[in-house]
Amino acid sequence: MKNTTIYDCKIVELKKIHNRAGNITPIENMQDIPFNIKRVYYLYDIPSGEERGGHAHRKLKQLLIAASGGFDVKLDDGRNKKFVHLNRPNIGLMVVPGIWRELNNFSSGAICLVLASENYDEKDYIRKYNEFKKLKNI
Ligand code: T46
Repeated sequence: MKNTTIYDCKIVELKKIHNRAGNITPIENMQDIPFNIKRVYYLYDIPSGEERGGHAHRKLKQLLIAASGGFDVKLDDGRNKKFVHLNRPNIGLMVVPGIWRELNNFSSGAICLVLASENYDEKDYIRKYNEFKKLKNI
């Protein structure tokens, strides 16, 4: 996690299978994304103006998807920052370990679907920005 940068966080275009009845996007372990999915969770019913995130992870890799609506993601490696707007259900944002992330500007009804490489473990979180900078040697 020490040496990762925002440039390691990539947009992933997922398959979109379209027919007249609508679209379907399948995501398979190690085929559509480069890690095994151990956990899935989603953020929803987010009140207007609220922010989520505000932390980094030591080991966890995640793919963030706007399953409905849209929101902004700020990525920060301690030196560089990048802003990504997600609003398409077949577009994911890969977030690698060692990246501070903040999510905001959720549209009404937005759903942030997250595919995660690890089970939930509070010890994997870095929730203080000062500690994050220290771990990044900044
Ligand atoms: C991330 C962003 C995008 C659990 O018990 N299990 C879980 O799998 C998760 C994700 C959370 N929790 C508990 C821990 C806290 O008591 O749910 C509560 C809220 O979690 P947190 O403040 O971490 O929520 P967010 O939305 O700020 O962050 C979450 C993820 O934790 C994080 O990994 O990248 O969504």
